[in-house]
Amino acid sequence: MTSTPPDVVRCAYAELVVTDLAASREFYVGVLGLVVTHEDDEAIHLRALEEYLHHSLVLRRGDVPALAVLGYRVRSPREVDVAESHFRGLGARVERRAAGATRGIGPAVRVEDPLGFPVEFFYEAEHVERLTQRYDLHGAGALARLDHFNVTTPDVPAARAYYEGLGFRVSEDIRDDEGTVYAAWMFRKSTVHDIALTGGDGPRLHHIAFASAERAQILHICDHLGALRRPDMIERGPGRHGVSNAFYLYLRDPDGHRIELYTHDYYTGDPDNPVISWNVHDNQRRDWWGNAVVPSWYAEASAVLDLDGRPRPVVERTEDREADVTIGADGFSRTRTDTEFKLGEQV
Ligand code: 4SX
Ligand code: CA
Ligand code: FE2
Repeated sequence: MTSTPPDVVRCAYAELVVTDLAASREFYVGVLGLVVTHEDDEAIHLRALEEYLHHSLVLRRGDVPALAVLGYRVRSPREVDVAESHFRGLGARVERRAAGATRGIGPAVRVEDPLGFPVEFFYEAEHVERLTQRYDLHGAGALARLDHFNVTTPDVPAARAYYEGLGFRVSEDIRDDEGTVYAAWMFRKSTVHDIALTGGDGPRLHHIAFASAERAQILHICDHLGALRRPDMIERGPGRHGVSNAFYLYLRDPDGHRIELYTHDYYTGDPDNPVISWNVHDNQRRDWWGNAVVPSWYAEASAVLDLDGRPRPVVERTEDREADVTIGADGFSRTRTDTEFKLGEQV
């Protein structure tokens, strides 16, 4: 039996467990320039410069680095109740959260979703100052807003079906000629994604991404990390994605949580937005310039917690792994053959 899913507006916030709040603050505030809405000895609530809800990222102090929750905003207070009955219908573990149970967030429903992730649905949230035109506060690496979550999950078609049941649509995916699906990008807001599904051992968090207005801000953050003698915090990029067309950079925070900086994807809001399927052997799918994806990007991801705060066991992916398909001895995926493309002439 199918029930009505809640009307999800967009991905809205993530809560990460970090082991050293001061070190994390240095990274998220000092380097990324996120704005502190509230902080105490237990947690730091952060937002990017265009955001007017209380936070888009919570860093909570704990012993083991992990994802504590992924938050989606729904369209009205009533939709929180719709989420509750939808997930009860799916047989998921469901908990009501009183207003303020998370600082700045109104009444909410938290679930352990069928993929094993802790997910929250809320509408009401405290409004704070939107700093869009407070250019006096913008650094050269200014970040505008949360863009998406990316989760690692063993069975991408199953995860896609679950998210389609929540009203998400696919914008792009990566597959092979035998029908194996390696990744999919899905959205509610009118961009390429709110959530990406990366095939791998899971449930794990692959990354969360913040959008900037321009590429220059992302490049500045590279320069900033160089000046701090911390280029080891840069994992992949800067580059241009094939999938999504976004300009990107992946960083690793002091606990190893992966943060993407992202700009220039495209509008997907029309009802007939075409789905783009990439072949896993297309060397431009993940980097438009053909640069190699580092093995750590495929292999490593953050643990996720259940609603009691315990790490979830990880289930192995049994299908082909993209890293094995595309990473050769030199770390590069297969390049084009001359029969596919000739310079100056697309066939
Ligand atoms: O690596 S991909 O080009 O497939 C890619 C990864 C595209 C968009 C993303 O947000 C991402 O994390
Ligand atoms: Ca295959
Ligand atoms: Fe991403």
